[in-house]
Amino acid sequence: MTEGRGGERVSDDLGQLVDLDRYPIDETGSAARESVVDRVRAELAADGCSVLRGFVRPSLGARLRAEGNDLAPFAYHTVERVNAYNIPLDTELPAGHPGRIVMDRGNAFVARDRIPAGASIQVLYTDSRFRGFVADCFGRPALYEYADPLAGLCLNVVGPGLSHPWHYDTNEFTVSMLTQPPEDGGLFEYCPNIRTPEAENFDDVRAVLTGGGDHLVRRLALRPGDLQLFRGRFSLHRVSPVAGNTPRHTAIFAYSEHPGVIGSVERTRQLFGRVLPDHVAAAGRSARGDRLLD
Ligand SMILES: O=C(O)CCC(=O)C(=O)O
Ligand SMILES: [Fe+2]
Repeated sequence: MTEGRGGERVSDDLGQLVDLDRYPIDETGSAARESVVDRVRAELAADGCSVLRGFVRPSLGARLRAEGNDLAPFAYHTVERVNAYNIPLDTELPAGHPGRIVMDRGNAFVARDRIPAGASIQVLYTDSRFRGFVADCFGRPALYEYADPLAGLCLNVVGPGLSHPWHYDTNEFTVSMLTQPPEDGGLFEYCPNIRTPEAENFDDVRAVLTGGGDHLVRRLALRPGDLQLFRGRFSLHRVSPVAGNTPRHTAIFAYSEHPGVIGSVERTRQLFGRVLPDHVAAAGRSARGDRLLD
């Protein structure tokens, strides 16, 4: 948003999408922006998740939905047998280890290279003001788009009867936005900070995976255009089974603290059903700061 010659506020692409009156993410250093950032930080510290309701103007809900429906045919569909740690199912694990519990992953991702530059979610993902706001919310000096040509921005499609089962994200900074709600079910469920970089807390994870950990689970009913900031590397989470006939669509915006992040060949093939030369070239070069599984 910039000042026009007559002093009126002139919208650019970001201003047309985002409710800048409520969330003035473009006004770096302003008290109004600071107060949004402070709120998100407090919520992330308390339970690893913050939701900015109506971040994209509610009047654009139909556009978000239509763009998602145009993209959905490009999703890679497969029902895959997985565990919560996304490690191979034949990994040797001791009896009782929650990684031995196998689930069906039925969600399908549309990869970034299928999402046009003009789509609302691509406009947001690539906007430096949006990225800077996200970095501030996560208390990081800067965040970067993934170098991964497929995984940086995705549309997550969960069809009727399917779910995106319990898992952790590879990334510490997950930002997402519902673009189409299901008729029923399809709730985002999460276990705030159930693990830390130092401790996996397998007992509680096993309780959640076997249905006995309901006291550890929070549930979110999201509306199109709500922005969700989430620390998915430490909070086990899932999308519960979708009911009714309408698939659930979410945009997933993935950023990293370091430039150049590219997914592993195995993970990329699992998620997208294909691998690009960039993934092969990067194999073996990735490094991470903790020793958590996945
Ligand atoms: O679609 C969602 O709301 C969550 C998706 C998710 O957890 C993921 O893509 O890792
Ligand atoms: Fe996730």
